[in-house]
Amino acid sequence: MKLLVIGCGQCGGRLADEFARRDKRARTDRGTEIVTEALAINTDVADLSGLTFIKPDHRHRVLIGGRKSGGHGVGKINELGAEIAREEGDRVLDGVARAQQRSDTDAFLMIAGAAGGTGSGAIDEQAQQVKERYVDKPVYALVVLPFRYEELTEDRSIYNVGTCLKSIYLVADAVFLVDNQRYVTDKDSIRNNLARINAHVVDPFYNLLCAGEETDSKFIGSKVLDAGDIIQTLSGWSVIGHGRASVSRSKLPFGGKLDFRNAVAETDKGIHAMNQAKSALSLKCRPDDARRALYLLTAPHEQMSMDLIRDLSSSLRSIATDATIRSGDYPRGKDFLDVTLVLSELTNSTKISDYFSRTLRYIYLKKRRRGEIGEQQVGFDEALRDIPLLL
Ligand SMILES: Nc1nc2c(ncn2[C@@H]2O[C@H](COP(=O)(O)OP(=O)(O)OP(=O)(O)O)[C@@H](O)[C@H]2O)c(=O)[nH]1
Ligand SMILES: [Mg+2]
Repeated sequence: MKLLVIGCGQCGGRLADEFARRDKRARTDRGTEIVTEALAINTDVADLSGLTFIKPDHRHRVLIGGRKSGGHGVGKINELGAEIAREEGDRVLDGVARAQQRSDTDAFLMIAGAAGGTGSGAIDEQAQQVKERYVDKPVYALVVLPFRYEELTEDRSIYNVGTCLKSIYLVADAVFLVDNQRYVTDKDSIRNNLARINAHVVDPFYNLLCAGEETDSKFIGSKVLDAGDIIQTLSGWSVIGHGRASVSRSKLPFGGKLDFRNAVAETDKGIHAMNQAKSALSLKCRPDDARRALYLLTAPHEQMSMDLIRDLSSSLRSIATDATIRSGDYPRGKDFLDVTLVLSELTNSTKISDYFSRTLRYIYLKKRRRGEIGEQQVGFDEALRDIPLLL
């Protein structure tokens, strides 16, 4: 599957840069193209200059809102980010149109951090513009949720997340949720490790996007997972993760394939990788809340067996009880067995509901401080429509 990636704001731009890096790797290592073009838009010159893999010209790194922001960002005011994108989104669409002339994309992927200003506002507006222009192509979003320390210290972050999530959900065909806090390990300092986190966030997409783009029959699975399967799976709130197990080559005749003990070890390793993928999902959620799911098994050709595929399917079926499950195999790699897992059309998420109720509380308290509402109006948590749209 080929994506046209548009990163909005600092977080979005850096993640789009990471997608561009993976595309370079896919082209050199595998001879496949997975990103037709990567663009970054920002109100901050310094952020755009800090990127590495996105081409440096003004059509790929688009500075917007120069007049309103002086080139220094919008300081967390996401309404301003949305307003600027509304006024100057045409420049981004020009870049998209040029890219589309060169190579046709299967879908768009818009990326931003929900808690900031520029990306949080611009992603919604820009996604809407792309959707209106390219009606027959899916527009997906990847939205990054803030670290816990940001939520605790910056009230405005919650409001930005609430308004961004509500708006992007209405516009995009599916929204991948990525919780920054899931990638924090105790010994790491957060700031120094954004690059490591970004690599982890993009990792699971690599095999998923490459699998359907292979042209060499050696690397084409018996059940190819292509853009069509991915598009059929993605809808509404979605999460992604991957897990792996190492497979050492056996010294026995025929690679030990005929030894019954190896058949057991093989499925054990598959289940281990599937469990790891489940626990590494980009946002903690309950798999039985998913209405659609997909997994891809990537492993050396000789490690794939019908038993393994059957066991993986039943393992996923046992937890995603209400989901339509799609799957595929991808004979690639040497020493590892990888499972990529996507859960989509999630009908429930405590994390999302929590953002919405905290956003309503933020709005309520702000109005109270301004004297716009009295003591008696405490019932803020029932009406999602009270959260403003950024569109
Ligand atoms: N995973 C990840 N998160 C990031 C990165 N950079 C920023 N964030 C998160 O994104 C949120 C802030 O959004 P930014 O992208 O910095 O903000 P912006 O869109 O540039 O908006 P302004 O700077 O306010 O104009 C916070 O929750 C950060 O933790 C990054 O490179 N990777
Ligand atoms: Mg910024």
